[in-house]
Amino acid sequence: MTTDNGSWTDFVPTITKPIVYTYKYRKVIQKYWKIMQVKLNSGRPSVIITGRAGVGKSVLAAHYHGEANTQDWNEPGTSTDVEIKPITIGEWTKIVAVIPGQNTKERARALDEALNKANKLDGVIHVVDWGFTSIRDSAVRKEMVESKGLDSIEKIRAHNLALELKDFELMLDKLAMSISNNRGPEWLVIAVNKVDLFENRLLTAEQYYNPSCTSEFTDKM
Ligand SMILES: Nc1nc2c(ncn2[C@@H]2O[C@H](COP(=O)(O)OP(=O)(O)O)[C@@H](O)[C@H]2O)c(=O)[nH]1
Ligand SMILES: [Mg+2]
Repeated sequence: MTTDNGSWTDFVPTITKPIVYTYKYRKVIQKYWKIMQVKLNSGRPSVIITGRAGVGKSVLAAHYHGEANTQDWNEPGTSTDVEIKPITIGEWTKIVAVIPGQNTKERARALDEALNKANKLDGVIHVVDWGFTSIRDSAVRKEMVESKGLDSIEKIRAHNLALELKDFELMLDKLAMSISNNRGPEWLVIAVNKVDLFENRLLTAEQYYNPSCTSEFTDKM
């Protein structure tokens, strides 16, 4: 309800104005409330980001958290700890935990906590990169060339894709268990990352990951 000379709030008695403002700014308030909860360490993640080490989970989360746009942002190192961030995409704000990709105790514990112990999960964002996983460690890179004969990009990609598939299978097992215990998640998103590296083959990548197509990956789903 508006008039020609002012907004509806101008006609509301002063005492009710904070309520009107609370309603008007409810999205903003929700966002800062979530940020405060994370700061106080009481915010429980309702979404987790999973996927192998090096697929780009931290960069993705930082982007949606808004960190990557600030000047003092550095590219994250390979993480072994769980990163917890409030993430806003459009009007959607959730507390998201990035589960480290390495097969470590921290990873097993974080997954178990999220899937079997903490409050019911809303969703899982599983990040994949169609084999374009970057290998940071030069010793590992050297070892791959010398003992596994992975001396071309295509061979490394095929190797990465096989590992990604195996990792996805393990993840699906854990999700199935959690769902059978009535704990969720309610949805699973496959986030195909690094598309800048295969822009000219996007349709082929989509055939591999899109649940309506047939591939080794979608078979598992
Ligand atoms: N080309 C390209 N590289 C990316 C993209 N996202 C992440 N990376 C790179 O992939 C590497 C691993 O990213 P990171 O977020 O640390 O992976 P995490 O181990 O899954 O958390 C880093 O060197 C990133 O710069 C992307 O969309 N395109
Ligand atoms: Mg990371």
